[in-house]
Amino acid sequence: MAPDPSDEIAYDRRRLRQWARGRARSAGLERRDLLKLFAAVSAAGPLGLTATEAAARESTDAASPGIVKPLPPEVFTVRGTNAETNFASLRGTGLLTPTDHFFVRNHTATPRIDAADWRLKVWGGGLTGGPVEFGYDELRALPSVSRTLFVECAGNGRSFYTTQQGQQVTGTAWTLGAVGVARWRGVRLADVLHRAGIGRHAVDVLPRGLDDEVVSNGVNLGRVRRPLPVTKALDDVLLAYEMNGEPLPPDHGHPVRVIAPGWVGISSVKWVGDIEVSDEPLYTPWNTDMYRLFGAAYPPGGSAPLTRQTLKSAFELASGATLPAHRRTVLTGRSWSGGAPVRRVDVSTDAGSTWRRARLHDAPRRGSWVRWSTPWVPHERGPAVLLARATDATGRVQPPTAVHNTQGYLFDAVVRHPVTVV
Ligand SMILES: Nc1nc2c(c(=O)[nH]1)N[C@H]1C(S)=C(S)[C@@H](COP(=O)(O)O)O[C@H]1N2
Ligand SMILES: [Mo]
Repeated sequence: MAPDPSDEIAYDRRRLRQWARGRARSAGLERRDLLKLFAAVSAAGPLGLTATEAAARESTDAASPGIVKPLPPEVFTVRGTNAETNFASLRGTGLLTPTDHFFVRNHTATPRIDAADWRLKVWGGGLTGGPVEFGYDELRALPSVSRTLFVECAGNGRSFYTTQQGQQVTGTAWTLGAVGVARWRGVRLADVLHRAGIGRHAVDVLPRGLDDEVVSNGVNLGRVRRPLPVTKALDDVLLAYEMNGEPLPPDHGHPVRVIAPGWVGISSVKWVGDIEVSDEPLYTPWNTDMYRLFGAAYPPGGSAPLTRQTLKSAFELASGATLPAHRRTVLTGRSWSGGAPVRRVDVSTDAGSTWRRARLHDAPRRGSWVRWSTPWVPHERGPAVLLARATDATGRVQPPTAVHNTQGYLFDAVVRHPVTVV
C-alpha cells in the first residue's frame, strides 16, 4: 500500500524546513544549488524540475543519443537521449522483449564500465557496522534468482495526455513503447543488505548510478538516485547482472542494476555503484519534484512518491497502419500492470461501440505482461479506430480518460489507435 499522501506532504514540508535550517542533509545537493533550483522551479511554473528532460533533449543530437546499441528506425524511435521501442516490431517476438528491441531511458548517456573494476559499496547510518564492498565475482557467487519482469518508464504513454485529451504535460513524448519485459537474473537486494549488516533502524535504501551527474537549468542534481523504502528493498528487489540469459549490456546497466518489480522505471537504477542505507528518510530530486503527481486533482505539494506502474494495453501495430478490406487480419498486442496481473482484454474495432474479448496467450502473471490476439475482417474502407482495454485480477479496468498530472505520468486510459482500411 502506498503511504497516505497527506503524510508524505507533511513529511516533505518538514524535511524542507529542517533542511533550510541546515539540520537535514540534502542527500548530495548543495544548498545554494537547491535554492537556485527552487527559484527556477517557481519561474518555470510548478514543475521546473522536468527541465531535466528538456535539457537532455536540447543537448542531444539525434544521431548520437548516448546509447551504445544500434537503433534501427524500424525498431526504435529516438527521443533525445532515449529510444522508444516501436510496438509493431514486437509482433512475433515472444514473451520477452529481445534485448536489441528493449527501450532505453538515459538521463545522460550510457557509461562504459568494466565488471572487473566495478565495486558496489553499501554504506550509511542504517547499517550496524561500517561500509561493506562487493566485487562482481562476489556478487555472482551469492545465491541467484531469475524473474520475468517489466521495466517501464513512469512517463510511458505520456503523449496521449496531449494527443488524446488535449492537455499539456512536460517530459519525453513517449507513445506506449517505454516498456519491456526481460528475464532478469541476479541476487536479492535483501541478501546483500543483510550481508552488509542492515539494522532494524534502517528507513531508506538509496542506490546511485555511476552515469554522469545530471545538470538541469545549470543546477547539478548529482547522480541518478532515488530512495526505496526499506520495506520494498527487503521484499522483492533484485540486483541484476543478467538480462535474457546474457550479461547486462551497457545500455541496460552493465555490470549491475536494480530491478524493482512493478515500480516506476526510475526505481530500477542502472550501473549501480553504491547504496546508502539510511536511518532517516532521504530526499533527492527523483522522489520530490519528479516522480510525483502534481495538478488540479492532487494536493498542492503533489502526491506521494510514485511506486507502482499502472494498467496499459498496446497493439503490435504502427499508428496509422493500413489494413486490407475483406481480409482476415489478426490483431495482436500486449497488456500489463504494476498492480494485479491482467486477467482479461477486450478489443473494439469501431471506436468503442462494440467490444469482443481477445484471446490471452499467456497466463496472467504479476510484474509481466500478457500477449493477446483477436481476428478482424474489416468491411468498410476508410479510417477506423482500434481500442484495447485491459482488466486486472481485482476487476480494475482501463478508463476512457486518464486523470491529468503536469508531468504526464502513469497514463492509464484506453488508447485510440488509428488505422486505415484500404
Ligand atoms: N543510473 C541510471 N539509472 C536509471 C536511469 C538513468 O538515467 N540512470 N533511468 C531510469 C529510468 S527513468 C528508467 S524508465 C529505466 C529505464 O531502463 P532501461 O533503459 O534499461 O530500459 O532506468 C532507470 N534507471
Ligand atoms: Mo523513466
